[in-house]
Amino acid sequence: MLNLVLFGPPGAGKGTQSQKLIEKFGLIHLSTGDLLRGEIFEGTALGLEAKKLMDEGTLVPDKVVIGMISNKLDANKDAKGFIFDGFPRTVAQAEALDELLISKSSSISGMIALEVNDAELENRLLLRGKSSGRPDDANPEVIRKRIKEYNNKTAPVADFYKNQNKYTSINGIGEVNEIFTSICDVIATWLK
Ligand code: B4P
Repeated sequence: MLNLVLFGPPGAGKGTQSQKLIEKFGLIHLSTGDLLRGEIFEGTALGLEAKKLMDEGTLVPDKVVIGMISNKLDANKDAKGFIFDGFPRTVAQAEALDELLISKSSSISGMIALEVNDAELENRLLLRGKSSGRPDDANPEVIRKRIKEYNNKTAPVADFYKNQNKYTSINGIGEVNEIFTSICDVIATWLK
């Protein structure tokens, strides 16, 4: 089973690369950002709780996102593998994911981290904000808050996978297809 954690700060290109990876490898895409936006769209209690936090650039509580991922793993028992996009975002989420996968006799194949500097992230998100309608992309202050949350709470997740020898970082700046090729090269080493 191929289980990839696609990692990087907000706007690094995780969603963009995930779309290409699901086509090539036939994996199930689990984006906690997309799942949360789905809950908001449907107006669920969970969505209402998440919206306030997301709009201000704060992470949603671990318990909420871990529960969503657990449900999705259960609903896709026959999957060839998963791309985890935007999850895990805290060390507690990473530990929970390991436990969920162990209970299914599976494990993470590796993490690929997309490296992009803060100025480029801010530009990309502001640009997307012009057309996406996402409140968290429209405001430079909220974007900076998201990057700060990433540095404080999410960056340590990289160490979690480094300690397991499952971490690779690649340059996330450049043509989307070039970055995709770099990701595929890393995955090829796992499949050998
Ligand atoms: P997410 O939806 O995960 O949002 P993201 O980090 O902004 O997206 P991504 O990195 O995928 O960017 P993309 O490819 O789209 O999270 C939103 C919020 O949800 C969080 O702030 C948090 O509140 C909450 N949340 C989600 N998961 C959570 C969790 N596990 N725990 C707690 N809270 C959670 O790229 C961005 C832009 O760049 C696009 O416009 C794209 O076209 C462009 N782009 C991509 N690649 C490019 C390239 N190579 N060159 C130029 N532009 C590029």
